[in-house]
Amino acid sequence: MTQLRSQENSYNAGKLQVLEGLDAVRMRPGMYIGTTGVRGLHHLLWEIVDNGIDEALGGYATELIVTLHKDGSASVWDNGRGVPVDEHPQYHITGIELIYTRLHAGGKFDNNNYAYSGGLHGVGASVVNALSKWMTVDSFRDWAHYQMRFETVWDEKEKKWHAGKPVGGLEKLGNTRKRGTLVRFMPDENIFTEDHRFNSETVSRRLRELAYLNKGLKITFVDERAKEDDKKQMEFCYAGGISDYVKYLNLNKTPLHADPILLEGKKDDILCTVAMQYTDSYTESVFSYVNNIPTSEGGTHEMGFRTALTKAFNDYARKIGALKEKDANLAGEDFREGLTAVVTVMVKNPQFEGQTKGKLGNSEVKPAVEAIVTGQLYEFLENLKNGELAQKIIEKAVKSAKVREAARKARDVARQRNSLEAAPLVGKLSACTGRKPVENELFIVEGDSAGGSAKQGRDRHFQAILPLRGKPLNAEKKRLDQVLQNEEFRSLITALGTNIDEDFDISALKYHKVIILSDADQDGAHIRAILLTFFYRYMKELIAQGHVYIGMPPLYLVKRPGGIQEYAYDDKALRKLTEGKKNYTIQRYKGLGEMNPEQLWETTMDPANRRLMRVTLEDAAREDEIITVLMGDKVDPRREYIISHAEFNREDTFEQHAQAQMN
Ligand code: 28F
Repeated sequence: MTQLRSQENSYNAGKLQVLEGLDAVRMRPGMYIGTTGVRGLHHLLWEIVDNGIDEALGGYATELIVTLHKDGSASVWDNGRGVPVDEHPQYHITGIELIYTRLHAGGKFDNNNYAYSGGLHGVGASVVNALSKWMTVDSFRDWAHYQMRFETVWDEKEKKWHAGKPVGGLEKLGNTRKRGTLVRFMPDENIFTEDHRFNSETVSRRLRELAYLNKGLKITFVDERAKEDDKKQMEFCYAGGISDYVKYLNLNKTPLHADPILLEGKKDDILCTVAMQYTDSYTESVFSYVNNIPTSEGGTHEMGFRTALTKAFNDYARKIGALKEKDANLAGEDFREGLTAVVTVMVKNPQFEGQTKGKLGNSEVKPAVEAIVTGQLYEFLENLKNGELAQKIIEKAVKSAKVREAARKARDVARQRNSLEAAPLVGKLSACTGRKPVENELFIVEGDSAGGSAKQGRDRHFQAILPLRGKPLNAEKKRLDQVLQNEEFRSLITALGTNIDEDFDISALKYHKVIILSDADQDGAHIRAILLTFFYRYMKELIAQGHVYIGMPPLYLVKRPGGIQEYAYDDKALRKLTEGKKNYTIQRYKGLGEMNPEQLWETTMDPANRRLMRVTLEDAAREDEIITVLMGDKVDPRREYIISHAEFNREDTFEQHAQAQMN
């Protein structure tokens, strides 16, 4: 991103679009940003960030600064061309007004005009304006500094809000040599009633990801709200792009080669970049993106990648005689054992499908990616200086195939045994009496003592308890056959009834709610991460169909005179409970074990009162990434990371709870 394109004409005359005002957005915000919870709140920020990224993708900007301000507003700055301030030839308003006050404003946001823009977030900056209390846009352009301010105002006569109205018109504040755009906005608390504070972790994580995905782009994150001693400023800039990303993912693993293999190409307007590095571990970690948007459910780009990998390596294995004529091809998964890869594509009209819209559907992408990756891999393998590594990869795949065969046999034996004598394996399970899977719930409870309380406190008609003794082993580090030998996982698999992996059968599921109950501490987070990774890898469908939940025990018990006791599930609720009151004591729950059976039932298990969070594939993929990065064989930094990064946003709870209860 070092080469900058020169300024171009502000407007290309294009076809006129029908433009709407912003009031529609406030009537149904969900239609534009999905939810009005924390996710929707962050959507606003991503929308503005995306515009800055687009400016960089176009070759006009090299730098972004994202700031979370003390007053609750957020701002984004880029050093691109600046938003046009002259009158648009067709709409007869300034570029600024067009972008920020008209829904689906054309030009830059018109798909035909702009090569690749992320469909999901592409709802337009005007939506951000509509859902903000106020917004300011500064354009540094043509040697001058322009500013425009928008406000959402209450109309007393008409008794309604007017969204994102320009106040004071376009102002020229002075001359400048700078170039770029600065947008600052204040999310409207009337819309984001649950929570209107940005999450530092969520923002920095995404910005880091964007910096990896956009090679050389410098993104600075500033959190002005952070306490003095906290780190306030972070800078993300990666000269190696996704190659650096793959190295980062493998930080705690042992790579088989120093530099990731980089494959890159363009075909039929589809741009594809892959970085991949083999490690001595046994699991596959493929992370994919379309137009900078993560696709946790995969899709046609991943399919193309896999097919190409299998084909190119099998051909090569035959060429060097590792596979003889009579031998069958090695399976795709054999070439993916121990592989960490990032696959990115840029596509013109991406179609997102699946439960969480995290799956690319465009059929034309598979052959394009397949052709690019096959071609590039052949080239890589033919290069003599890669011979040694190529040999190593083939050897690893051959070994993987052997182990896979052994595991299959072990599984067949296990399966036969299970069907004959299922009972002994689920010895720890306290089953429920009800026989309707749709109504039944399985609580996976951390620790024997909490397990005991849960057993006594539960409603045995529909609630089953599976206590976990100690930590289940880390599914990441082990081969499938080892995972299957672990008693904790085996009881879990048997209890659920679905089997795993290729044999997974959702119709055999015995509990339609699978609820993880762990302590709100480091160990609890660790156990939860391991369980989620296990589900993500071996029972993905279970998560995809929305059967997996996190149980949320209260964090506090507030006691007031007269024997009044109330529970608070997070700090915000605690504040509400104690605000303006005197004479109370607060008990902080550290673990589930501190609650007696009645309390556990009342607060955490009773469907009438409890808080559940439904786990999405995105959540699980994030846990998977955390496990991938931090639970390799090298141990040190991981525990702390889990507690600071894997913390689910408790504010999400209410939304998810409501959703869960509606089913
Ligand atoms: C803080 C986030 O939003 N950056 C932006 C530009 C540049 C142009 C532009 C944006 C709408 C109707 C075209 C400049 N010069 N960062 C940003 N940088 N929007 S948003 O144009 C949008 C107009 O027609 C730009 C020439 N063409 C486009």
